[in-house]
Parts: sequence; structure tokens; C-alpha cells
Amino acid sequence: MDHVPHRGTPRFRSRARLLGPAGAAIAVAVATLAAATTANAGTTLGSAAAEKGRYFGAAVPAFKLSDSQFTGILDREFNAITPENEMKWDATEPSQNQFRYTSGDQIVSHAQAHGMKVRGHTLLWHAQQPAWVQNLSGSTLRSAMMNHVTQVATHYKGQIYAWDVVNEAFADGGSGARRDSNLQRTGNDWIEAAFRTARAADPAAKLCYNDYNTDGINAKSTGVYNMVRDFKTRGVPIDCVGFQSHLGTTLPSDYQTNLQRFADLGVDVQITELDITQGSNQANMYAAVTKACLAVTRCTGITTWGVRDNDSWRSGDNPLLFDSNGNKKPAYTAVLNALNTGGTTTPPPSTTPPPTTTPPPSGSGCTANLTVQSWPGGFVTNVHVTAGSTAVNGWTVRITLPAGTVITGTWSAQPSGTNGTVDFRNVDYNGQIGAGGSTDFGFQGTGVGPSGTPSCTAG
Ligand code: 9MR
Repeated sequence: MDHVPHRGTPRFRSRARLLGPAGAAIAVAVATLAAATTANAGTTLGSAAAEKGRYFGAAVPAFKLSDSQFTGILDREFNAITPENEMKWDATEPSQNQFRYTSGDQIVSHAQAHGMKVRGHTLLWHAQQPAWVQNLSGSTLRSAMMNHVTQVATHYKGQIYAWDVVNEAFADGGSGARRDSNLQRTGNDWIEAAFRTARAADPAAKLCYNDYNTDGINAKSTGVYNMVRDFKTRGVPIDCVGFQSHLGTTLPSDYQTNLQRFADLGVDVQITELDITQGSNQANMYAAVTKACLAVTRCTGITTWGVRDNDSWRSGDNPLLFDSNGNKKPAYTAVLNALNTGGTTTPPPSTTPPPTTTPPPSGSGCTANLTVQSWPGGFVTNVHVTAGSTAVNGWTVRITLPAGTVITGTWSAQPSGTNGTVDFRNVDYNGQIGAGGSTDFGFQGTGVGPSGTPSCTAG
């Protein structure tokens, strides 16, 4: 775009002066044509992203909509908004069954007036709960949760591009397990119940799971991955996964590979809360994140968690694209250039190994094979169970674990124990597999993961 004279540039002004009014009109036409023919080079984050079929958003608190510098940048550069706090439970239902939508509505109106998408954030989260919720438990809490999802999603029905239905439900560290919370203690099925309830309330909104520290391939992101895969297998309505991407000074080397492995499950992926510590690497990291999204076909957009550095929840890190005076930073230019030149809309070949497709056995019965992801001290195992030439009604997979290994969690199967030789029996919904069909279950544990080919018994 450097070579295109802009109306205000000296080059444009001097040429217009030489040519007189008619010449100026021609110069405008030439400049416009030049702009058009540098096709597909957007001059703002939003337009450049749109050229690539994506959105570029920012988190916005309602009270900043009266700050003209803030809205000047927002309306010029961004084409999506996430309410920073206004749709959280404490904001929308401060007392039980008394809903307050004023600030959330303000943000939605602003977005609509400027043709921006809205990412709804968030229906259920262990944090930012009103006091009355913190005092509930068990089935009373579960009903209050589902009522909250229904009411809020219904209020905003048709106006939300994507909802973060559930936020941050997985634990940090190596367990890959759910985080303990009052929500989790209502039963492990709370997440799928929330997604089904949200779908019923607003069938047009994309329904996302959103989390942090899931930006590379690690135990936590693999825990989420396994949940999403399980949901897709069982028809639980989930459409997208949000990767918050609150980043420090290095980007996980498998950032793109991680996005791609989720996309390969059949969900959209979105970068939902991007901010990166300012330092020598900030602009490069912003460019790399942008390119990664462009390289993953199902990465539908990027949101930065704020606009200017002083708007950030971590303002000490100066982690955003505009400085506190509203000026574009080098990171801004890096993102814009990456959007305009970097990446394509077609994905490179995935570096994720394709799911193992063991040919069905020629006879009846079933087979099983393992995919193991390990790190020092722990592992996650996925088991692919395939029926033979006749349908299977019930199955058991036998796996012998190395000495010292202990299973800490299993999904989509019932284990007979936690160490030694363990029989994994199907659960209600995945016992029946059609001829040649397959299903998956998984488990995680401490120690060394299993290897080899397990046995599978039908019936
Ligand atoms: O930026 C948000 C800040 O203003 C709030 O005080 C805080 C607690 O509600 O939440 C911040 O946003 C968080 C987001 O909702 C979820 N992921 C982490 C974000 C940063 O803490």
C-alpha cells in the first residue's frame, strides 16, 4: 500500500495542485483505482481480515463507548466486539431471576450500528458469579445454571455470532482434567447440558468452549480436545473452540498445529482474547498468531482483549496493538501486513497425524488401537475401537499399563481399575457399533502411557 498516494499525503497534494481541479478529479480516480487494484489489501484490521473471510475484534467495556478516542479506533479498525464484562453472570443476573441487560445491550447496539459481529462472553464461568450463585449447590445450582443460560441466550437470540457457552472449565497443570468448581460439582455433564440448553435458546449462534493455557499442545488443551471429540461423537452441539491466547514472550511452537487439530474435529476455532507482552518479540508474535489463524481454514477470526495498552486488564505489559495515546504500534503493522500478505485461506497439510484407520477385521469382533500423548510424568491416551464385519453390541478393551502407571481419569468408557491390566467397558451410548464402524474413548494418568495394540472383545 505504500505506493498508493493517500488524499492527505504531500505526494497527492502536489500532484493535484499541478493538474488543477479537473486533473485533481482524475488524480482521485487514479488513486482510487490504484487502491482497488492493490486488491485485497485492507487498510484496517477489520477490512484486511474480511478480505481473508475472517473478523478482527476487540473486547470492549460498555463504559468506554463514551470515550471518543476509543470508539474512533474501534469503529475504524474492528468488525467484531466481545463485551469485556457485561454479559457475565454477575452482570446479567445480579439477583436470582432478575435480569439486567442494560450494558450488554449497549454494546450490542453499538456493534449493530457499525456492522460488527458480537461474541457473547460468557454464559457459565466459575468466576464473576453473583453471591447468590456462590451460595447454591447440587440440583438447585444446576437448575439456576440452566435457567441462566436459557434466559440470557434467549434475550440475545439472533444477535450473537458466537457464544462462549462455557469458559475456563479445565484445570491448569498436567492433569488434563476438569477444574474443580461449584459448577463442576453439579455433575460432570454440566458442560454438555449447558451446550444443549444454549442451542435450544438460540439455534443460530455458534456455541463455543473458551479457555486459556490451551494455546499449544499440552495436557490442558488435550483435555479440552478430548471433550470436544467426545461431544462431536455423541452429537452434543458444539461449534467452536476459543483459544484465549494471553501470551508472554514466546509462542508455543505448535500453536498452529494445535488450532488445526481442533479444526480437524469439525469445529471452528477462534483466537478470543489475544494479548502479548510487549518486548522485542511482540510484533513477531502477533504476526505469527495472525498467520497461524490464516493458515487454518476453520479459524474464523481474532479478537484482542482490549484496544489500547491502557485498556488492558494487564496494562503493565503493554500487550495490545495501540499505545495508550491511541497510536498504532509496530505490532499493529505486523498484524496488518500478516493479514494482507501472510497466509492463505487454504490450510497447509496438517502436521497432525491423521487418525489411525485400522482396517476392520475380516471376521466379527472388534479391534482397538492407541494414540498416546506423553509428557514427563503423565500422558493422555485415546483408544479407537473398530467393529469387524458384523455390528458389535458391547465391547471391552484390555490394556496393560506399565508398572507404576496410574489412571486418573477416563471418558467414554468404564475402567475396571486404575493400574495393572485394566478392562475398559463401553458405556451406555457407545456400546453399539455398526459393521466396520468405530468409536473412541480415552483416559489419562500419571507415569508412563501404555503402548502396543490392546485386545478388544465384542459382546
Ligand atoms: O478483562 C476482564 C477484567 O476486566 C475483569 O475484571 C476480569 C474478571 O471478570 O475478567 C477479565 O477478562 C477475563 C475474561 O473474561 C476471561 N479470560 C481471562 C480474561 C482476563 O482476566
